[in-house]
Amino acid sequence: MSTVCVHGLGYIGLPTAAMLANYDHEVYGYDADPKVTAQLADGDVHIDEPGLRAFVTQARESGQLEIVDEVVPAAYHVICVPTPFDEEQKEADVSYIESSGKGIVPVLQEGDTVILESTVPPGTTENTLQPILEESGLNAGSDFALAHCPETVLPGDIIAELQENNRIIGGINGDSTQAATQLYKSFVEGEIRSTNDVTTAEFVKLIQNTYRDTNIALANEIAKLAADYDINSREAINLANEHPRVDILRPGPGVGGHCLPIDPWFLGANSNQLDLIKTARQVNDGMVDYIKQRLINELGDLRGKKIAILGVAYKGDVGDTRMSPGLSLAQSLQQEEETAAIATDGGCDKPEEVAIHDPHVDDDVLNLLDLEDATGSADAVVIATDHTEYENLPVALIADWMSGNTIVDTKGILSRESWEAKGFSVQSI
Ligand code: SAJ
Repeated sequence: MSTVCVHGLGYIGLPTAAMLANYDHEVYGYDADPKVTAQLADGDVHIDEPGLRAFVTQARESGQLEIVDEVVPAAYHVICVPTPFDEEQKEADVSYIESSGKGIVPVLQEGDTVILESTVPPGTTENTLQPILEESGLNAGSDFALAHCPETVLPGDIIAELQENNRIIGGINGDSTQAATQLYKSFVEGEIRSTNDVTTAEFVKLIQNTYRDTNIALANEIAKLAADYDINSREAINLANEHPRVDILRPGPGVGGHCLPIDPWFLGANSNQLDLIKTARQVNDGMVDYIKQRLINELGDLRGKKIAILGVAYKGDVGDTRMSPGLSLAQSLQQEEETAAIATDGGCDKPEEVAIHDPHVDDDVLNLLDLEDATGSADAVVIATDHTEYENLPVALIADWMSGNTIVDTKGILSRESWEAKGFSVQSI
């Protein structure tokens, strides 16, 4: 068993630290944000993820996971910090990786291994992290090992996936790959595949998420085509997927979260070859406008109307609203005033009220309402997230509460017959 210092205690770092501790490593969890370490040191868990609270508590109570206020010496340093995305420039901000590297320099010793898990533009480990770590006077590859092992877990199922998923490890040389593999072998039940080219490992992670984003863009375009031909896109996709070599994903209100809408852009950091990938991004981002148009087709002018949006988490059964399509739709509807200011006819598509509901999101800034208040007097309801709760909504009550009868199901989770039986006009994506 080894000593491990995990840098960054967010969605990936915290469960990873707890996992390593539950596998008997001596783990030190460090986060640059003192609020995070204080909360964790108090026994509180700041991330909404099924099973995480109990998992972290188990690690803390066993004495194998200690939350620390400063970086400590350790045989392994695992960096799990965010790489924020500049939406204007379409660029990754790698400053948290730079500061993690600088934090490791004073404690780095011969024989240690540094592993970067954060998703990064190709070349970041070698061109950004390595020179910083070498300010210690030690050489990467000979004095200490350096590798990239991209995280691959799906929010909502992180603990199981940390253990079960296959992992890719790319070291800057064979020794680095081996040293990193030793650590992951202690808890990963999936296959560990390796490459001695660290940039390949970075690239592979990005193309996995890009594959998914591009596939969803195809599904979204199919959904728009299907609507024009008056056919059910999901039935068509399910039938198409019966072919052994076809696997089209599901359409929806767009793609959210901190991975799929961002990682494809990282591929463009040092290349201008993003054609299909860029178009796919535009198709997915364009779904918000498409849904707005579907609302306008149903309700006519949105002026004076109330629209309720159910689900502002970026996907079902999680509480994370990062880059959420539901939230973008709400914001876009609320911002129509700006369009009105430049409209020659003075027209305005801004609804009177945009109400939002989400049983998984805990947010003081968003004005989240309960189901009755959100749907009460609404002219239309948009299901924007496939939370389990939304599969069994109280149809009769909602019919009473609403003043209109339009329901837009962007996730294909409603039973069309039951809603139509109560007089609803169901618009499916
Ligand atoms: N979505 C669709 N249609 C689908 C599937 C998803 O519209 O058929 C939407 C979701 O509603 C959501 C978005 O795509 O808005 C992203 O959801 P997701 O479940 O596809 O992925 P993430 O962002 O939660 O996690 C992804 C995963 N990557 C892959 O599956 C290749 C996960 O394994 C990665 O660890 C994670 O990105 C990451 O951190 O990179």
